[in-house]
Amino acid sequence: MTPTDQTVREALRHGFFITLEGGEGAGKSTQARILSNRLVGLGYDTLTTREPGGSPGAERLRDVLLSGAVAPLGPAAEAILFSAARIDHLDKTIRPALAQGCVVICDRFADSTRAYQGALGNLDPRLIGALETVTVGPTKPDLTLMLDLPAEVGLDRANSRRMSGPVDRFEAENLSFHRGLRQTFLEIAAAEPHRCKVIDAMQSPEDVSEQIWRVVEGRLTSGTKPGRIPAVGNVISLPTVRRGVEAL
Ligand code: T5A
Repeated sequence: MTPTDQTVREALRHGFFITLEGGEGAGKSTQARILSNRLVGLGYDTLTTREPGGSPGAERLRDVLLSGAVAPLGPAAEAILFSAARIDHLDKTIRPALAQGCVVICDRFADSTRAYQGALGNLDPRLIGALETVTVGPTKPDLTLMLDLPAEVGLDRANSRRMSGPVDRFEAENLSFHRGLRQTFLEIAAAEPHRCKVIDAMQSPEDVSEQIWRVVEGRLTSGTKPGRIPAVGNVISLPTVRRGVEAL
């Protein structure tokens, strides 16, 4: 499979939007990097980005959110701020890259708001649904890779990577919160089986990346990608998007 194949070219006319989701330390950043390198090696225009963040404005909101400064205002305030960051990220980074036919790989996206603020914050699903409608609109992921592993294992991995550094706002939540996250991500995947694919994240990074590649390759070559309706007001030139460039 290469971008010169007719089916793949057609599928990438509106870009291809991949999100990685899962609990803390599931290996999302590691796999985003491996996948990006693989696609770039095959000649795909690829943009790797993350949430919260991914654009200068959203990165500023990331610092505020992960510092815990918004936590006392409650999960609704956090959900609204994550959504504000997402609007900027979509407008400045994701939609322009998709419009150029890029494969966009995003480390976390709207499913994280559904899980962390919605399900675990006990927010009214109508609020989360409404926020998602106005922020994401038609720019839904074509494929979501749910990296699944027991919460304890993910937290151990996150702890060893951080070493003695401080835990952030969400890592500091208790184990039952993190177990609830895992359950919620699995429920989201079960409810949207066409978009979501559960990946066994307990395996070695190499084996996880092979699972992911089988799925991505299958989707890119199937030519069954639903056409995306371009969002109004997002015709932004993006001179910085080129092969393999990171958003940050
Ligand atoms: N959040 C985010 C919300 O509450 N609502 C939202 O809407 C959004 C978008 C972001 C936080 O914001 C919250 C969720 C998060 O708490 P973050 O710093 O971006 O915080 O962190 P996370 O997204 O949680 O990601 P992590 O940094 O915790 O972990 P990753 O990216 O899943 O894991 P990774 O790749 O960094 O790996 C962690 C360690 O494990 C090793 C790696 O080398 C690394 O040391 N590792 C493995 N070890 C063994 N086997 C494997 N297969 C491994 N894969 C990686």
